[in-house]
Amino acid sequence: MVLGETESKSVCSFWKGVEPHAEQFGSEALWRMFCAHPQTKTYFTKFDIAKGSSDLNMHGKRVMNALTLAAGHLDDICHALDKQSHRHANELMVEPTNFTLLIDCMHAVFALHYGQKYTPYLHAVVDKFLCECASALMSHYR
Ligand code: HNI
Repeated sequence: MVLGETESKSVCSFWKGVEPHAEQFGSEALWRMFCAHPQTKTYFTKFDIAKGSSDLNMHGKRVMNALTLAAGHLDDICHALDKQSHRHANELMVEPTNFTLLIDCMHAVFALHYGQKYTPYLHAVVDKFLCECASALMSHYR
């Protein structure tokens, strides 16, 4: 695990604040990803990708809930995301570089909502956490 003890505590307490906004933050991150990286829209042809649509809200919540599960299992993120990794690799066939694009958009959403409170330290530890999740999601690609 790349997160030290203090960093893990920081991620857990930050994520507790994120959890109640899972739907909104997830939806906003997806919308931003589609705008900033239009190639990602190709995976979601059946979705209404308008800002705040019910598709984006529902899917945003699912993505964030999976990350909440991972935040609760920092010592075994691979296990926590195993089912999703299998799905993304074998059914959805999402090109793994896209994970980083979504992570970047999540940082932008957190910075917009938390402003100065989203310090460079928090940005760094949350990035470590999200990158761990991305590599767990990639584990079934091998
Ligand atoms: Ni992702 C479905 C979690 C990144 C494309 N994705 C899911 C589901 C979860 C999820 C949870 C619901 C699956 C289920 O029903 O069991 N996705 C995550 C997480 C990340 C992520 C935690 C990264 C942090 N997914 C991405 C990216 C793309 C992506 C970057 C493409 C650009 N995901 C999909 C698609 C689906 C999906 C496509 C199926 C959507 C649907 O309902 O049709």
